[in-house]
Amino acid sequence: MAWNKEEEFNRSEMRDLQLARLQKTVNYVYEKNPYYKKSLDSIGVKPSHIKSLEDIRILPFTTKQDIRDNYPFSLFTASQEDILEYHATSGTTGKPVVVGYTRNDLDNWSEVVGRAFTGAGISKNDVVQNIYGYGLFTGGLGAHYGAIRVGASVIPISGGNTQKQIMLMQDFGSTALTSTPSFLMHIFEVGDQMGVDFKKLKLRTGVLGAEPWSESMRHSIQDKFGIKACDIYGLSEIIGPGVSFECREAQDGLHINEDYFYPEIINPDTGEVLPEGEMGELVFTTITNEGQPLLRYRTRDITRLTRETCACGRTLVKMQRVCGRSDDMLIIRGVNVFPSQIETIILKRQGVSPHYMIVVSRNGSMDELEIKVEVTEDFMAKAAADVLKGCEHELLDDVEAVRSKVNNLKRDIKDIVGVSVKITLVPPGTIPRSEGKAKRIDDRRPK
Ligand code: DLL
Repeated sequence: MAWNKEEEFNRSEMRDLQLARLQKTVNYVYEKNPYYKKSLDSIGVKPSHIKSLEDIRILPFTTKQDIRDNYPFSLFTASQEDILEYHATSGTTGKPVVVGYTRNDLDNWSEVVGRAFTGAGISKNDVVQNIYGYGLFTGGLGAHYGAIRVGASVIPISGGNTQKQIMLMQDFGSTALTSTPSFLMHIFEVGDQMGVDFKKLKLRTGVLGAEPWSESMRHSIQDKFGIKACDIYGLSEIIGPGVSFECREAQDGLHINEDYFYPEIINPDTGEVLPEGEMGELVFTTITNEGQPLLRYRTRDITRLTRETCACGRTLVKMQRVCGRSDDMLIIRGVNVFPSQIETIILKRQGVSPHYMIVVSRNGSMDELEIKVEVTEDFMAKAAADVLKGCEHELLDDVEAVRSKVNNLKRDIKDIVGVSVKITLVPPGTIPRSEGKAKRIDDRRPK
């Protein structure tokens, strides 16, 4: 059962609602926000020009840089006394990107995350261990509001505290985990070393996101924890988590809450809108936000939209899992490379762990790619035992096993991604772990 009736609207009901909300939003920002008034006036666009949903294309794009240039509050459309909560993303350079929420925004946020949790099968019967970080990051509070909205019990443990996470999972009987997939894998490793069998706990659902992850990572997490793991997507600028979500029934693409966030896919180089089904950059127009509504915000996330009927009965358009960001995308000797493609290949291999780091460097004018991958504890243990035994031919077998692992990985990456890479196997636990989003790229090229 969907949380809201709008999730099952037919096409024309949805389009009518979207158009009414779009018109209201364009009017609102034009009247109330000097930045948008100036930007629309400069291209001769008036709110009354928006007569159909397709007319959205006459509106200008908004970028992260526009929000930064208006730091901290000039893009806010509501006045300070109506803002109840602030959030911000840390960004890699300069000032953070700030967002503000009115009471209605917070209510809508609870509602869209409530939809996501319902979609993943979470209800008032669940105990949600919320591992997303609380604070300026939207993950913690967003998931918290959603859990409360559906009436679940929430454990606001936040990120980090790996041992305590495991203790509470056991003692409080958590049934659902909300976390970044990479940190959940770390929790598994620590628990596994302590002899914890996660499958014996009451866990049944994971709502995981905030970073790209692959289908192989999903299988691995589901298998290790004995849960169903659903993807949740969002970005602070638009609302935080809850922009889109996967349902438990299909686990195949994320339903976009399109009655709140109107999606388009564009060619990132030309800005041209692409036909439905084509891969490109995701753009959102917020059509209910009051604090800081955004017109045609360029997310930089790469995906495509599909509109087939879903096993869950929801009619909301789906986006395929995000395969990378147009600005994180590595261009190696002319080939576009997404870390998630490499992750998928690594996870298919026995004997290596899902922890990896992509190191990009430049040799003369040539970009070079090295992938550091951890071997598993089991693999190391066997090699160590063979060393202790001093058994020469078994040691030679180990060396041969390493060589063939490296060669197979190299060959698969070359075949699937299209670039030659250097593979370095490193001991377990040597790639830095993150308590939030994993850092997978170490770009050492001169800027
Ligand atoms: O990561 C909001 C969030 C919190 C989403 C908790 C899901 C769960 P930001 O910190 O602003 O917001 O980062 C947004 O993270 O543009 C994507 O590049 C990436 N991202 C978020 N969710 C996913 C996902 C939160 N499920 C940026 N898959 C976005 C892939 C994701 N990438």
